[in-house]
Amino acid sequence: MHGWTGGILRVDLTNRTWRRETFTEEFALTWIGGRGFAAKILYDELAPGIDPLGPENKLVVAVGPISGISAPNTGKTVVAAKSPLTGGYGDGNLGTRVTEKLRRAGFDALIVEGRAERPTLLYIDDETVEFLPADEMWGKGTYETNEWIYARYGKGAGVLNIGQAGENLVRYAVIRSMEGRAGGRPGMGAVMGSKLLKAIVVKGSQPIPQAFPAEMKTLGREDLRAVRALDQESAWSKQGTTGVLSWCNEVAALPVNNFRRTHHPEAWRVNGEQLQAATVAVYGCPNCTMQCGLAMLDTERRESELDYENMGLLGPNLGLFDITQVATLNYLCDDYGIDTISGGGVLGFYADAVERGAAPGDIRFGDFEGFRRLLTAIAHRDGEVGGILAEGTLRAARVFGHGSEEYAMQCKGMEISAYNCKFIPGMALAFGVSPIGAHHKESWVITYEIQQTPRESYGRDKAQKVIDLQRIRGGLFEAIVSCRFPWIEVGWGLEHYPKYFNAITGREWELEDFWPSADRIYALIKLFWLREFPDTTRRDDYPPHAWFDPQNADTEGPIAGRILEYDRYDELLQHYYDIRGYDHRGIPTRETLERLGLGAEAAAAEAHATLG
Ligand code: PTT
Ligand code: SF4
Repeated sequence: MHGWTGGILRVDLTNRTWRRETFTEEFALTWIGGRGFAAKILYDELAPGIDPLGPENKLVVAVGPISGISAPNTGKTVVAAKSPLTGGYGDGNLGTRVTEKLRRAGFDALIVEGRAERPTLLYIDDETVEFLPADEMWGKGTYETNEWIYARYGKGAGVLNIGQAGENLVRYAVIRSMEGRAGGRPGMGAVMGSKLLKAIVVKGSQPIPQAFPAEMKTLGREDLRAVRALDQESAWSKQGTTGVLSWCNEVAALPVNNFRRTHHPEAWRVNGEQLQAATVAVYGCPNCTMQCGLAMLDTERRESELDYENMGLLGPNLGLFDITQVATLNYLCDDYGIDTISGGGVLGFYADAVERGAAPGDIRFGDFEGFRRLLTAIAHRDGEVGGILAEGTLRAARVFGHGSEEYAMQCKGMEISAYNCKFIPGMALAFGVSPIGAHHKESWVITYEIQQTPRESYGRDKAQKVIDLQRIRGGLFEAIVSCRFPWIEVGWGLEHYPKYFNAITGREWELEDFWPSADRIYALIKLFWLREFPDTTRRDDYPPHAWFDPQNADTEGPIAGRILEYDRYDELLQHYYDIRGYDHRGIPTRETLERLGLGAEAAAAEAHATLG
């Protein structure tokens, strides 16, 4: 088989054993890689109802057929497990040298099972696997851990590690890699922590199996240059993702004070131009010629790498407009290994709840020192409030009560990314139906919606567009496992990806050939959720009440008096279900599952719930 190594490394931390397993070409072509492999493995191997923070959960690290080869932006890896934050399927995607090293060690996926007896560093070098003590690093932040690992294994090693948040089982702890990469928003860092797994270090020296290696080498070299040229023509790597902040402010889509407001006159103080002016270093993922990790100095003069999400949620969403202060909160999130989106979401929610008298405390929007202290408390689960907030917004709202769930800005338990959809129905739908809880990564429909459609429409075209983008972003890019930014940000056409796939696998696939796999992956993830939550209803695909509450409408600005409407959102949701072939609860029908080759899974699902 070309294109895949055909190997999966299964590691058992409890018994300190490991073995190499193989998969078939049929498995590879059905699930492609990355999220596809992870979803299938977790669906097949996890018993419903297990504790995501117990030894029964499994962490899957998976790459795809084009990952790690010399072609544009292929340095990404998927990390997945049952999510401690949502209780459903969870995954994330981060840039790391593990991508290439794992493949060179002969594996397309790593499955980590069980729980170590003591803090452990898992070391993989070709077909050697060692379980090494990491007690010395337990309790340390991700920067120090990374340096400690580099000092022992060299800078070229692939590293995944966690900080104090993962160790202390903060439900939205991420996994970190290299200088500034982070991934696994739904608590993948906490899953590592629950296994006492401080770090994974990977080295590998074998060639990645490719059908036409010489052709791929030439194609990859030319295309890396072409992407660099496109980048130089655009503003992309000058401001990276933060370029979008001013636009969000203009079109009333910025989260301000726990999403209460949608724009702010001082937002310019934390926008892309300010970051560009303050940039002291640029970092990025392997195999990238359009690097977007812009770092500036924080209040303590430490380098802090900012993205739009980090800036929006740790800035305006907390009533903060001093960019160096935002950089400090961001640095702490990175060092502790706290997801910046959920971290900013939780802090904003708490300040809102305190202001409304629903929660104890004296934090106020704009209180930088207060938020800094709270992040430290969350990472260590210090004190009652630190412990409650470490559980995430939805669980915290349930503890605080007093109706605070209505302004807990989350879907399926995961905090919403930095797009305030009070009056952006298609993007609200994208959050509602995202397969891992609220995340913009699946379907960033907002620019299409605001620039190319009437904003007030809830038409079928918007549901169709959400699905088209899910297929590309959540399906194609998460399965072949490559960064989607060349396509989104500098106009690198999608037609290039089948070319890489074909050069590596020896197939002759067109772009359309990926869509059945993309739909199959989404359908299987739905079945995963159904198994965990058999009483699921379409209400689980709704965004938070605050976006429908007329009292929460803006009183001035471009969307004054406008707010989402329940009935019309429900119609939009129904369009989504109809196009996807899902029933009224949002579950794929038996017919849909059979069409996608999931007949056996459909039969198994019927043990838990009736299929439409
Ligand atoms: C991603 C989510 C995002 S999405 C951001 S900023 W973004 C936040 N970044 C965090 C961070 O930084 N530190 C931290 N402690 N927590 C963070 N949480 C947030 O995590 C990331 C880039 C970005 S920057 C995006 S959109 C794209 N995401 C891709 C994706 O999902 N798939 C894919 N095939 N390509 C992508 N390319 C882009 O990668 P999650 P990274 Mg991240 C510091 O993982 O869980 O999906 O959450 O990986 O290597 O840092 O690159 O405006
Ligand atoms: Fe990583 Fe940014 Fe390059 Fe994508 S564009 S590979 S996120 S550095």
